[in-house]
Amino acid sequence: EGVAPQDYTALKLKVKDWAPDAAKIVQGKIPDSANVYFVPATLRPETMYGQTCCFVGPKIKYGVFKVSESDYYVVTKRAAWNMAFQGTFFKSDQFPRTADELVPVVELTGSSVVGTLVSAPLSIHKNGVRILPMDSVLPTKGTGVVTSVPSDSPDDFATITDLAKKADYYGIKKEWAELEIPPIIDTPSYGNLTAPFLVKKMKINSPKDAKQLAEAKDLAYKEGYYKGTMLVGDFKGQSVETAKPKVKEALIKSGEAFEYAE
Ligand code: A2H
Repeated sequence: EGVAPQDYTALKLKVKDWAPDAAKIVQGKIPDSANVYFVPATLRPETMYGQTCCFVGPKIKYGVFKVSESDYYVVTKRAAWNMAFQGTFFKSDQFPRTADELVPVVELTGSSVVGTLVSAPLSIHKNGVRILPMDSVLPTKGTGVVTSVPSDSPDDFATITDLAKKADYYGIKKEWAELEIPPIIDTPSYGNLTAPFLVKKMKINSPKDAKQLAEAKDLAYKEGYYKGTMLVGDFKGQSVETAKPKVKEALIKSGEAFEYAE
């Protein structure tokens, strides 16, 4: 990290229904009419059709930051600080001068938002997806929020498999982790569900198999990017390499995403 800048797509997942714990915390702090968004940072905008949930780190502290009269973002303070200098919060002549000027309206721990229902742009799951816990989310990368695409991300597939297996332990409803996983990208080597294919083939049994998951992630990324073909959406039939910037541009144009770099 810190060598070359990463250009992420920051996606806006709008809160439809807060989890009970989170609802109590935000009550009176955010107007009922406000739009509140969880904002995951992704390097794979072309896969967003396949979102089935969105992850937070259960122990990570998030802030709810006011970005306009009507809109609020849920991200780590670190990410909000970066965004403040990329024109997301203020015009460039109004950059905050000290961290104190970028104060969240309320703070939330990841565990309190688990179960929140959000709408995920482009996802086939039009009724929304749930916020779920992922222990491997790093507080020091992206926004600390990670949208889950189990068809194409081995980490995401390993995590939802574990969540479904141990739903009671995690304090979630099993069905929240069992939404249909639609094929998004076809590849010559791994078929149209790259991540489940690799996780099974490599016998990865847990989201804690970090070394194997890193290898699977690398294989999935290269195969998908250089050899993948889109199976869904406006750019169906096109190569992933071609479709990726187009999906990103469309999401930004529709106001459902913005650029985020760090
Ligand atoms: B990617 P890089 Cl389909 N902690 O999005 C852990 N992981 C994080 C994170 C954090 N704080 N912030 C972002 N990420 C994930 C989609 C995806 C991603 C697919 C396939 C691979 C993939 C759906 N999840 O990432 O270290 C996000 O997951 C593998 C490269 O900055 C983000 O893109 O390169 C990616 O890691 C950024 O990782």
